[in-house]
Order: sequence, then C-alpha cells, then structure tokens
Amino acid sequence: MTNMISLDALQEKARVIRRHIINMTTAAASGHPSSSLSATEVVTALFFGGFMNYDPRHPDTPDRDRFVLSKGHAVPVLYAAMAEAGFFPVEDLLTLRKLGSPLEGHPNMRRLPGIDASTGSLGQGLSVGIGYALAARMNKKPHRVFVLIGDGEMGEGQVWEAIATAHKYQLGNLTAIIDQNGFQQTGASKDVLDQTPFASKFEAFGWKTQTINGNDMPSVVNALNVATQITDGPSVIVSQTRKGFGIIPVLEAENDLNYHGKPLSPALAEKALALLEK
Ligand SMILES: Cc1ncc(C[n+]2csc(CCOP(=O)(O)OP(=O)(O)O)c2C)c(N)n1
Ligand SMILES: [Mg+2]
Repeated sequence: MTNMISLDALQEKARVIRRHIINMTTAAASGHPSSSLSATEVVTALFFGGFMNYDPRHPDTPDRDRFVLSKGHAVPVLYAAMAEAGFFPVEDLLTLRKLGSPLEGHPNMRRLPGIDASTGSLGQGLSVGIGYALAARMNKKPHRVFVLIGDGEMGEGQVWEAIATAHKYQLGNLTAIIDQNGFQQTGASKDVLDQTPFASKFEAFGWKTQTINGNDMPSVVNALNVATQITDGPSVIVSQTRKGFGIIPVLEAENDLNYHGKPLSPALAEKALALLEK
C-alpha cells in the first residue's frame, strides 16, 4: 500500500489539507470549501492511511485502486491530497479554476492524471464505481473501488439504481462512503428531502453498513479497516460530518453553517487559517 502513516501524522496531514483547501478556494475566489472540509478526514485516511494503492509517478497503472469523488464540487480536498501525495507540485494548487489549469472546478479525468472519474453532475459516481468494480472482477484484478457521495446527492434516483445493482453483482471490491454533513445547496438535507437513516436503507438493499463520526480520524481509520476486509458484497460507511469542519466558528460568525459554494474572503480566510493553527 502507498503512504501508510501513523494516526498522529494522519491528523496533521488533514490539517495541512484543510489549509490548502482554504488557500486555494480563496485564491480562486470561487469553489466549495465547506463541502471539502467535511470530507477531509475520509480523503486523508484513504490517501495516506494505507487503504489505497496508487503510484503518483504512474497514475494510470491498471492495478491501482480507484477513487471516485461523486460529489465532484468538493474537489479541492482531492487536489490537496493528490498534491501532498506527489501527483503534482503543491504550488499548482493555487491555479485552481484558473483558465488553462488542469485543476478545474470539478475533476476532469482528461485533464489531470490521477483523476479516475470526471464528476460534478451529481448522482453518477456510484454507477462509475460499479463499472470499475465489475471490470476488476472480469480482469481478475484485486483492486478496490471507493466512491464518496454527498448526502444531498443521495436524492438523485440514479444512486438508488446503483445501490440495487451493486448488490445484484455482490461487488465485494466496492466501498461507498456517504458524507452526511447535513446540508446541501439550498439548505438542510432533512428539510429538502429527508432520507435518514441511511444505514437501514442500505441494509435493506443488502449492503453491509457502518455509521461513524467522519470527522474523527480514529473512527474513520477503523471503519476503512473494516470495510476493506469485506469481500463478499458491497459496503457503505455513513460518515456523519459537519460542513466546514475545522473552521466552524468562522461560519457561525457569518451565520451560515452551510456556506455552500462560497470561498472565504481573504479576511475570513485569515481567521480560518488561524483556527487551523491551534
Ligand atoms: C445533477 C446536479 N444537480 C445539481 C447540481 C448543483 N449542486 C452542486 S453541489 C449541490 C449540493 C450537493 O449537496 P451534497 O451532496 O450534500 O454535498 P455537500 O456540498 O453538502 O458536500 C448541488 C445541488 C449538480 N452539481 N448536479
Ligand atoms: Mg451535504
């Protein structure tokens, strides 16, 4: 496995990744920092906790594990992890959303080596993951597929078709993670379309489930340990998080705990970075 580091180092890496997220979205004056921050422990553990096989020098190696960021708007967290992993220079993070940069506002697999799926149109990532998982089985390859989905995104009907399909094919090489941060674009997920509890619904579709505090690194590492041991069918981690985790006091002061699709102003970014120092 690539890049397996200790729990303390993982927590420190998550802090570094949060700083990148703030810096790159503020520099771009655009993007989705709060959606990226809720998923930071999960993405950090996947890339640096020894759960994913990848080679930044050979990003297309066929035996790599696949990561599909279905909630593609949260791509700053993925770019930050990829830069830290050595896929491209950390300085390039500041080209986010700039004309000509491969670091587009949503992941584009045709522009940036190491991106496994072009996403941004919500609802499609689990279907892509199923394709990868079926291909691995047909090719007799042992790699795993991880798909990160938003809780608002779960309102897309295609996701539920994919959930049924993954069970039909008993895809033991597929792990889904729901980033249940409680918000989506227009408000609280429970007000827009309450689909909780997620776990019992997945169970009814034949999946194995775990529900965890997804901003607690030890819980995330433990859940990924369990999930990657499962080989007889698909499993999901319902990762209960907070949007903007790490800089919540800043969002509270702005009276907007969702803060969807808004970068921090340079002044607010300074406050956020100070919070992340502590
Ligand atoms: C098919 C589709 N419809 C609408 C959008 C616009 N959109 C971008 S982010 C978002 C909210 C997503 O909420 P959630 O999945 O909970 O992600 P979060 O930002 O909370 O992590 C929406 C509706 C989109 N990208 N794709
Ligand atoms: Mg959400």
